[in-house]
Amino acid sequence: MASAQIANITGYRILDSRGVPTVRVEVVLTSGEVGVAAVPSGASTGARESVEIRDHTARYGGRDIQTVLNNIEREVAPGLIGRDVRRQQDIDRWLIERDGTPNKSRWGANTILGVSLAVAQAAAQAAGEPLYRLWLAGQAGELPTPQFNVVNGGAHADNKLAVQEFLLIPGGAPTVAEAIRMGSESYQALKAELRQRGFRTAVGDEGGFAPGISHPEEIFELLLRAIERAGLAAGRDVALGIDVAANSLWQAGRYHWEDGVVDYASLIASYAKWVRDYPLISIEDGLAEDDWEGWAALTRTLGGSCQIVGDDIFVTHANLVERGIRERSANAVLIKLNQVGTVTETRDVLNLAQTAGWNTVVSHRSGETDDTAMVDLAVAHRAGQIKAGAPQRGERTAKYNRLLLIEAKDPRLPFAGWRGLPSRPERG
Ligand code: 2PG
Ligand code: MG
Repeated sequence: MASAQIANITGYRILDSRGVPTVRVEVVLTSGEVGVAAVPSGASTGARESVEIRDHTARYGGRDIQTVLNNIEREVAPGLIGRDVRRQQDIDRWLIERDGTPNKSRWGANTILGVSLAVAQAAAQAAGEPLYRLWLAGQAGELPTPQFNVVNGGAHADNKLAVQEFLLIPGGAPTVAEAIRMGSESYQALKAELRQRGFRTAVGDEGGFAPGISHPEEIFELLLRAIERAGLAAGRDVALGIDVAANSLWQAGRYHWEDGVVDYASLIASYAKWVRDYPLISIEDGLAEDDWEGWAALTRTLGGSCQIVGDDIFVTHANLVERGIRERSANAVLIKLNQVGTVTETRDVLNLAQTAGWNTVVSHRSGETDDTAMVDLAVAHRAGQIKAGAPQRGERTAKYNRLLLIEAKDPRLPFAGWRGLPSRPERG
């Protein structure tokens, strides 16, 4: 095997999919091989996420990342040169300890994740293997079922839709390639349907359409129509999911919902109705991150028939997921590498959730790059599901294209399909 020793680490400024600076990190080995990673950025962030460092100068509207580049050049690189990239856990522990804060606020989770992930990529290069196979370490992987975000509202679009994401889940496909085809064809059918009804087909940050519609029921009906128009069966081939991102509805302990101010019971009642009326099998962030009591009620009410996914409430942190398992707050967790900040911590949270019998959904951020390591993570950990936006826009299709390639080159990998998901009767 080639030498796996770090010769140098450099950070570079690049732009993310919203045109905001982010960091690309290159870890160069003494053998000449290079591991590359780029860091995404969220808009609807959880309060307990690890901290993303920005410059707060006049450049790029206060969102430049010169501090991140300086941190890498002056502090991280000198400390890690000479280390063996195959020792990911030791390197991640060093990063966490040297940062020294509970929320990675000294170096920034963007600094730390860029380095951690580029180290992983360098280790894969040194081993001459794709990243997922390095992480598999001989175990069996699985291709995840995609959740395609096809309608955007909330913080990701300029319409009046309170729900941030409407998702198509093609679990009825036999392979990932067929799932991607179903997602793409339904998306194109939705575009034709919107156009025909006189709605605009402009898209939000993740490539989903952002029509001027404010009632979720209208969107559900449109999605069913689009699935049908694509020649597919809603429920049997493609089910529905939502990410409410309910933090954005939460104010002083209550929710702003449909022209009123309500408590969690009203939201749960709306969701229960949707689960009855539509093939809705997954609800992410149906309630706010501080509403632990509401989350337990939501899971008691709908957890038997629906996947209840925690994103902002858990922010990929082991202590919060542990509390959620104890209090039965959810039955699934969204996994975002940059919410916690290192590869090792992210993999630990995946293992923790899966050991408790929870579902796991590896996710992109609304501000993305062409980095595809999240796909390898999902395959290696048999996450079961992945959420990477609409089947369009380069930074989103990069993830789906990575899935297509992994399947084509490694056809023995099974596809998750409906595994772990509640089954829905066909509508009709
Ligand atoms: C979410 C994500 C990704 P953001 O809420 O799940 O879709 O959005 O990256 O803005 O937090
Ligand atoms: Mg979310």
